[in-house]
Amino acid sequence: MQALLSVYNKSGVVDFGKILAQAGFKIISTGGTSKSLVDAGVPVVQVSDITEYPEMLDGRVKTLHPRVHGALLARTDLPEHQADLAKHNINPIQLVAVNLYPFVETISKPSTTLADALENVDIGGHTLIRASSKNFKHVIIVVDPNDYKWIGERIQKSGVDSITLEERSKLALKAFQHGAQYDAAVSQYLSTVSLEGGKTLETATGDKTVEFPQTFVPLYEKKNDLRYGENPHQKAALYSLPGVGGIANAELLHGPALSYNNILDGDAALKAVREFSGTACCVIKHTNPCGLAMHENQAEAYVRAFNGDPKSAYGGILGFNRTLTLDAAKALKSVFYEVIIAPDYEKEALELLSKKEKLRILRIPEAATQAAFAQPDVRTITGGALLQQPNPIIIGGVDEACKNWKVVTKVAPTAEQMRDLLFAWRVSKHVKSNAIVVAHDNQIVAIGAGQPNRVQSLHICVRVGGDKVKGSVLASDAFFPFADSIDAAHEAQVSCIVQPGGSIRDQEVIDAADKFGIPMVFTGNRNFLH
Ligand code: 93A
Repeated sequence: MQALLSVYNKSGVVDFGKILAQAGFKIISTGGTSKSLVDAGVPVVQVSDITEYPEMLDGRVKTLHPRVHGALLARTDLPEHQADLAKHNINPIQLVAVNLYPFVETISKPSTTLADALENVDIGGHTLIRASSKNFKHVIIVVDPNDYKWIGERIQKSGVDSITLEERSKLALKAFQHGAQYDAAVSQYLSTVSLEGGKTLETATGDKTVEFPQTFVPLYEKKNDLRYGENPHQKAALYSLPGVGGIANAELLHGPALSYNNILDGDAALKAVREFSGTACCVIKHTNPCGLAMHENQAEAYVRAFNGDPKSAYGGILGFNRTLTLDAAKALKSVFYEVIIAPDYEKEALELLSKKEKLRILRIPEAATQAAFAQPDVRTITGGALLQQPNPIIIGGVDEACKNWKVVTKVAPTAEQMRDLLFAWRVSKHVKSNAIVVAHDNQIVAIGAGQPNRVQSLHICVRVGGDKVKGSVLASDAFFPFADSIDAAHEAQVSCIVQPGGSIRDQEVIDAADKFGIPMVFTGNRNFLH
């Protein structure tokens, strides 16, 4: 009996090798793996002794040889195969343990060059996996070190033949998945690098030359099962892209396990506060910000976000874009929130909030999350998926961010109004369309979200915001198709308006704004969010 062990991740391999050796296996192994085994006193035969060929090309060719692959692909039930083995002096191999070079870990490091990445594309290990998996009736293939224990125990107790066909096929499936995931990582990586410099293209920069891969194989690794999905009768699980940060890789510092909806809302919170370079806080309900404010004092930012819609804030998800201070923690303590996300927490703030048993406290470090935001947006649809570049964050203050905006009315907004318009416009990117945002002094006054027509969203703002709408600014995520929204804005005494423009009735809309003396600007671009 022969076993071939060639693993990059050496954890558990020595104990497994010992058991196999005791059970009478001759162990064949490659350079690093054999060193670990030999150091622990496990008798090993080098692959090069079997192949009678040295490892070559810096290890690029180790196990790629007919003596190895003949031993893996031969069927024990076919006399012709057995005759071939005998003719070429090959002994069959009954068990293979392989795991591949760390490609994902390598490309996750920002300093990785194309050459480093290619060096970590495993060929021989992959081939071992494919050959053994194809022949799973005759070869046990182990790619997951977590499987060493039960397989070792079974072999010790009842011999190698006691591993059933069903178990072998499950191991083969796992092995093919390991390989498929690996190839997906390689192909996705290659689709985002320029071959000259090996420099990664930023998909988040708005660069229109970005090419989407010919096939898109999601690379997500399962993190954990969730209690249930969007509703209690739906099963669900969380998957993440390893090493890119984001909500999927957030660190739960305190509180019960996250629910499916917590994660979805936490994601909306993370995206919303990231839009602002100043100290910001948002309150998310059902993926929409019902409150969002920017203020140099974080506790004040919280209070202003809360005041955006105190009734809806209850049970919401709180997002911060700065380390959470003790003052802010004190300010929010008395309200029930499900989740709080922040890049970090002051020690005392964390201690204070950890007294709230049901509050989930998540840390999402800013730096770790950059890579997540460079990923394309992926949405599944029945029978497929949609990929797009993420809507890039709007950079800079009024001078920079609004340089392409056009005042279309006779009256222009004041400098203060422009600042508020920019704030409202930024918020509107994070509100489900049709989105209307009414804001004042870097603070949401009211939002109208997700309505099938724009004027309806506006009516909601007026109803929710009440008197506070008077004198506030208004942003619309897409153009007004009719002048009716301007009539409604005038009635509610909105002070000025920002919208993309681009409707065939723009002139009617501009005329209405001029009639009421409401300053209006066109941004020239749209911010749908569905
Ligand atoms: O460079 S390779 O693609 N060429 C090979 O022939 C080969 N055979 C096994 N890499 C190869 N392996 C890989 O080496 C295995 O997948 C495993 O990850 C690693 C184990 O090497 P070592 O035992 O020297 O640490």
